[in-house]
Amino acid sequence: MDGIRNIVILTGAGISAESGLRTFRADDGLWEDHRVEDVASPQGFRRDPELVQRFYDARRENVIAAQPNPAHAALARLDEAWEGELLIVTQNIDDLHERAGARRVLHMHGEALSAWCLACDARHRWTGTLLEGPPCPACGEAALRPDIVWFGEMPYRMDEIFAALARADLFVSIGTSGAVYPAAGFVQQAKSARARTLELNLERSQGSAWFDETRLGPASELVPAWVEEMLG
Ligand code: BV8
Repeated sequence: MDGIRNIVILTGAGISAESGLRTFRADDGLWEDHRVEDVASPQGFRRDPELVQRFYDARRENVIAAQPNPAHAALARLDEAWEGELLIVTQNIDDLHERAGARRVLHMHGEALSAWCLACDARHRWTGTLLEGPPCPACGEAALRPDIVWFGEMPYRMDEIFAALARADLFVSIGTSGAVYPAAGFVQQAKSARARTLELNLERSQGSAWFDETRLGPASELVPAWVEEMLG
């Protein structure tokens, strides 16, 4: 793909599906046994903090037990070798991109292995549980919540994401259904910056019509093949 210097890659739950982490909207998806508003909203947390803490304690354990797959490894290779600008914007709260070796990663919806203190606003790397209400390592208050962006909350580092989209020559979306905003709107922003747009997904998504090209299949096959093309 000649003339491509700046790349923005958006990833969703589909890229971690083959690492054994459940997606959201599949038949066995997370939203099958939990009402989004109960476990992934500030209102739900106020209403029943134990339910929410238990939900994310289990997600955190699954993330720690999971391993990166060939799709994560291929993006880490691209990140290592690409001299132009590259930003992996992930909606995922797992750390599989980083564990595969990728560096230029931005978690727009937060991280499972991070706890946020509502008393002193500090954030702490967290691999244990939060259900029992442990004290904040900084202020001692039992005011820790998962460092996750819930529905109705503003995603993280949006200004950096918009700036990268405005400079992108190529926008690639991997393993996402295009159901949740503002992430689902990035393809339109990239197109208005005259970037080429490519979708790699198991099935067509809600935003497929916006992409110049859609390739269907498992990420563990599509992503290494695409990275091979880019690194030639
Ligand atoms: C906000 C963290 C405002 C939690 C998440 C405009 C129109 C309509 C609604 C809205 C709008 N703007 C805002 C909204 C409201 C809302 C929204 O979008 N609602 C939807 C449901 C309509 N958005 C928000 O609330 C956002 N905040 O707008 O704030 C604001 C403004 C100013 C000031 C203050 C506030 C915040 C949204 C973030 C919520 N948090 N995650 C957690 O993880 O528990 S969202 C969560 O769901 C994920 O992070 C992700 O974003 C989304 C799930 O989507 P996917 O990752 O795509 O997963 P899914 O299962 O859906 O699809 C998987 C795909 O992979 C499928 O296509 C499948 O085919 C494919 N696949 C499966 N296996 C494979 C594969 N592909 C390849 N290989 C495989 N092996």
